[in-house]
Amino acid sequence: MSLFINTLRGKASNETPVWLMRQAGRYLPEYRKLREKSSMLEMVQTPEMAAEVTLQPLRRFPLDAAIIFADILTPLIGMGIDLEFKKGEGPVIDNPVRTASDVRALAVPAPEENVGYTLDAIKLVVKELNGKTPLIGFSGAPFTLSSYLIEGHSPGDLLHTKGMMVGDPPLWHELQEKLVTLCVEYLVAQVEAGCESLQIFDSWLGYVGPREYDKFVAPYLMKLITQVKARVDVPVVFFATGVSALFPRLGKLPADAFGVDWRISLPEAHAAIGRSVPLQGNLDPQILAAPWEYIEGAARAVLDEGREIPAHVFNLGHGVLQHTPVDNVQRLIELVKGYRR
Ligand code: 1CP
Repeated sequence: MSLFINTLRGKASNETPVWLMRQAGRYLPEYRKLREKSSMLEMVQTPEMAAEVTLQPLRRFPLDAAIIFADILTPLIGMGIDLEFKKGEGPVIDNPVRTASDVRALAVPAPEENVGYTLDAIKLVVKELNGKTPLIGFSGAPFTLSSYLIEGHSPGDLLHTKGMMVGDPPLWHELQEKLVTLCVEYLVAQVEAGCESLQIFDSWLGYVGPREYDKFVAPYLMKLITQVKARVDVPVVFFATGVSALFPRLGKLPADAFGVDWRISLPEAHAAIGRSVPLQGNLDPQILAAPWEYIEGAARAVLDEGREIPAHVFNLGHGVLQHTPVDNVQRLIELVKGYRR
């Protein structure tokens, strides 16, 4: 069993495994080169290209895990929405989901027909990695996926989303049920294609207060993770940002580990979660674009805090930013690989 999987299983050794969210992407010149000729969607939907992009950071850095190149939004295309990644704007959905008939019209296709390209990319990557490095599969969480579906773009505010959530709970329920099914099947299919670990991204959950979390979010997260864990035996990591105050509630989810952003220290997050669980994180990605002298101290502080919790996977507190110097990423990973707990 690899260092990464063992650590997520709570079997910490004196080494801290490391991978970075968005480790593939625009900060890498070899990614930008491919991206000159193809759109983000073309890259995700062509298995050879998605596999190549997944492997790019692993050729440069001694990472302990790969993450399949896809997006949390690509599985939504098969539900019947028009998704585009627009330059400078990010994802745009031309037909947002606002009414009962919009929700009812959403299909829940099987992963093989919906995202066969990602499953094929996973098989190519797993073959290439040849048992040396585990591959992470992922999905968005129902709340965050809803926020894109309902707002139709990057959810700056969540007025339409919360409008449906609290204004029409039966319709919200219907949408959440469809998304839970879509996500469970997608996550299970990724494991069947060869992924050894799963991560669930709930990037916008930090905008939800405890009352609405309990009523409109928690039941579906519980169902999603419970169903996935009943069907596949791989560690499931739950990641959200801005949720320091929700950790006591999130700790009740049956996730095997939690991703932590930079707004809280690892020991504080662990105490708030309230049970013995591995944590992943949590260097501020904006700090990784700062002078190395500062990064080094900050990264060592994260590693030292990682010794105070039962098991620690080093990561950033969110994805690598586009203007991050590649050299900083290189030195960071070397620093983590040389560290002993
Ligand atoms: O070249 C480009 O223009 C593409 C930029 C890009 C990339 C590299 C997007 C558009 N998606 C991705 C890949 C991606 N997205 C991965 C691949 C694996 C890796 O980490 O290397 C993953 C796991 C995601 C997940 C994702 N997509 C999330 C969850 C994590 C997070 O960042 O919070 C979210 C919210 C998205 C939506 C999305 N896709 C792309 C952008 C720019 C965004 C965010 C837009 C926004 O702020 O709303």
